[in-house]
Amino acid sequence: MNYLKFTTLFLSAFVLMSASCEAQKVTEEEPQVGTLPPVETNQPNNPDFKPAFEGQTRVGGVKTTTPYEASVIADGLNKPWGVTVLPDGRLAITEKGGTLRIATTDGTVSNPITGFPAVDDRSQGGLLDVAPAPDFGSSRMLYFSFAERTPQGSLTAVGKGRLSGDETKIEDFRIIYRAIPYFDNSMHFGSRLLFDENGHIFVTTGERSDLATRPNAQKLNTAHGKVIHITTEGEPVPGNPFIGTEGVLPEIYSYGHRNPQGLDIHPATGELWLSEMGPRGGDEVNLVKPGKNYGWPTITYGIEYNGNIVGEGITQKEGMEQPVYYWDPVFSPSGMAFYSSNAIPEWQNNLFIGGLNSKHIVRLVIKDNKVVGEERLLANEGQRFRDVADGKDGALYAVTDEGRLYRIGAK
Ligand SMILES: [Ca+2]
Ligand SMILES: [Ca+2]
Repeated sequence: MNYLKFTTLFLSAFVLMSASCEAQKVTEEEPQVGTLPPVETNQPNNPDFKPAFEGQTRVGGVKTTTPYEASVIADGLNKPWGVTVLPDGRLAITEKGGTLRIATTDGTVSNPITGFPAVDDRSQGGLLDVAPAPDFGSSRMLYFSFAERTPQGSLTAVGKGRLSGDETKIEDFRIIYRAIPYFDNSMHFGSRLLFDENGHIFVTTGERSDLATRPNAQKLNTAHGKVIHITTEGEPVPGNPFIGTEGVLPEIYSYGHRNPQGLDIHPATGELWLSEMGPRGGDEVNLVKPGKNYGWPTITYGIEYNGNIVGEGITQKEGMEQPVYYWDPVFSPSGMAFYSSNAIPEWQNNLFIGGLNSKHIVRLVIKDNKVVGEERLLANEGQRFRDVADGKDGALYAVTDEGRLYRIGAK
């Protein structure tokens, strides 16, 4: 299979020139964190909303000074949704319609790998995320989240199957978890899937968008709008915060989420971070702690698409967590990854989030769990960045709705 290959160069000269022009007042060789103007210059949707603390939105801009390069290493993927690094360094890529691809880091892509049940790939549904079992090298087990469609409606489901020896199919696929209840639409499924250090699974679910299901994000007897924490058999993880609480689903880890499509573990602290889409305004990055309530739809920094306030129009409430960072207007955060390498030293432990409608990747510099700098990367590509992965070779990999696979690494 031939894939168009071309390279987009981000010339270090340009990067350095614009950094030095904007940061001339700073005399150090490197710009300080967040000394440039905030990257967002448009009016917020609701100017009355004020951040709960300094640095919760519109922090100072940063500009990468290390020369780096973004290359399209493969094209023609069919609506890729999730990209995840396998233990051998290759990339597993889901395609929304219900197929998987495996790509090498030089851009050789397998034929579509099949073996999944029919997925609900209408609108925001489909085969969503993929994660290899920690023992993938011997077990060849892969875990997936996807939108399952049934006569009762759709839901976010988690399933697992074995990658065949010849890597042409997924064998013995079976569903291990369903985020109940079913609902008859095709919106807000989440859904990222991630293994924790103990070999258990975190999976994010959306609140299914409809006004009828939106309150479910606050209800602990449904799995809508949650971070779910399950074993590889789909059982609640022992130690989950609500185990033994009457009327509460024991697989719930956190709640009050809207449509979280980004999830990763901070490489230095081991803490769980999440990105979620707000309505009109109010995209969020959250530091997820067990049992906590992240507020949707009771508190939000966004407004309804029609311009009305959401609920009481409040942004803070006791007992509800504040986002570490929020955006208004939105950039539509999808998948995200922390960069763990020091190949680009200033990027180490930074968070990279794919933006959909914004068509760029957001880089956040984080210190002591606060955002201290923001940059927009690949803003001239015209791509909806669906997911980002931290490669084993010191590069980031990103997939776009338009079908591209990017490698972003040091020059
Ligand atoms: Ca991923
Ligand atoms: Ca929130």
